[in-house]
Amino acid sequence: MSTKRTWQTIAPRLAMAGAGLFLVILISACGYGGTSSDGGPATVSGAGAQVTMKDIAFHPADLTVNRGTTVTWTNDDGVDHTVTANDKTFDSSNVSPGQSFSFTFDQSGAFDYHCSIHPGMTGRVTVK
Ligand SMILES: [Cu+2]
Repeated sequence: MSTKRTWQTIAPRLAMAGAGLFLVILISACGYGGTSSDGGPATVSGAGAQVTMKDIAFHPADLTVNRGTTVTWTNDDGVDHTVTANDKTFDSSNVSPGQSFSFTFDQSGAFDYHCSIHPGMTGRVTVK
């Protein structure tokens, strides 16, 4: 009798705890995914490629994408950088820490670029 009564009391509580935990996971997952950077353009997941600017370097410095891909460079460094194509196909001008710059590659080819502030900071995007 007493055992049965105990389970009748505990089971609903367990179910509620489980549902609550599931909700917390859902909410935190949504919050994490929905967090946008401060002021920069939104990043489209799946259809784009990401390059991070950190420690006065592009990561990855050598990137290959399919034609039509939007590449977003994000400044994760403490100083300004630029994303400047050697042939001036694109030029971000100054990108401050925390901000980003995007460019859509509609033509095939190899695009070498650099940071106009740090001459040794170079990268390449190869478009297939
Ligand atoms: Cu730079």
